[in-house]
Amino acid sequence: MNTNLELYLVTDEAACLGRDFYWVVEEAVKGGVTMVQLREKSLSTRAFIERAKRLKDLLETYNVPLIINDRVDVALAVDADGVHIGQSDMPFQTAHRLLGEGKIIGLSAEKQPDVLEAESWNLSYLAVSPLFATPTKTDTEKPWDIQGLQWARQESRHPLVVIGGVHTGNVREAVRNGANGIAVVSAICSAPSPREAARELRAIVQDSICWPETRHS
Ligand code: TZP
Ligand code: MG
Repeated sequence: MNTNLELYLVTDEAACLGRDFYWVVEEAVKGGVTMVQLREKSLSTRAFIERAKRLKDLLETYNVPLIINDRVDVALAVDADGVHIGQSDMPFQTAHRLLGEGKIIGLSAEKQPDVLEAESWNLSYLAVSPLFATPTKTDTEKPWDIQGLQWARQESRHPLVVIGGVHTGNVREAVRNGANGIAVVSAICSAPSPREAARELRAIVQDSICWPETRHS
């Protein structure tokens, strides 16, 4: 399965500023998004499944994986490519047993013990969350900041994705300090052109991965 973490779009309909949700996602994918997480906090189960199905059909044509936030039942219902779980969601082992082999499972790490505990699990990625404070999600633990990211990079064997307050101005720093990819909501969903925003973010990620620090200094 394609698990390119470079540019991970986390959806939020409110952040799309009234524009069509599917249009925003498709534009973002055309611009270079490599994974999409459907994150719905207030939809009914039925509406969540309907949205997930439609998104899956859309993303399949671009060979971009669909990840479901929190809800393993919804992921199973639509045969999504994986789930993203947080510290208060279904435990990793249970999600893994229900989903079976071959599915993507990502986990949010909010504190240092979360990173250490995750070492024994077969995660697809660990999300360092939130990297920076963000108005998009305010009920968070203290931001990791760059020093916390460096610590997580040293301690974790998993690919790391950073989420929270990530935008074109700080992507390079995040990647250079250990992020394998970036996850964003507003930097794409609220951009005047989600396609252009995605293109720009992906280019910075790729440039920062490809070129070691010394080449830019
Ligand atoms: N989890 C931690 S921060 C966050 C989530 C879903 C929101 C990130 O939004 P933005 O707009 O990219 O800062
Ligand atoms: Mg969650």
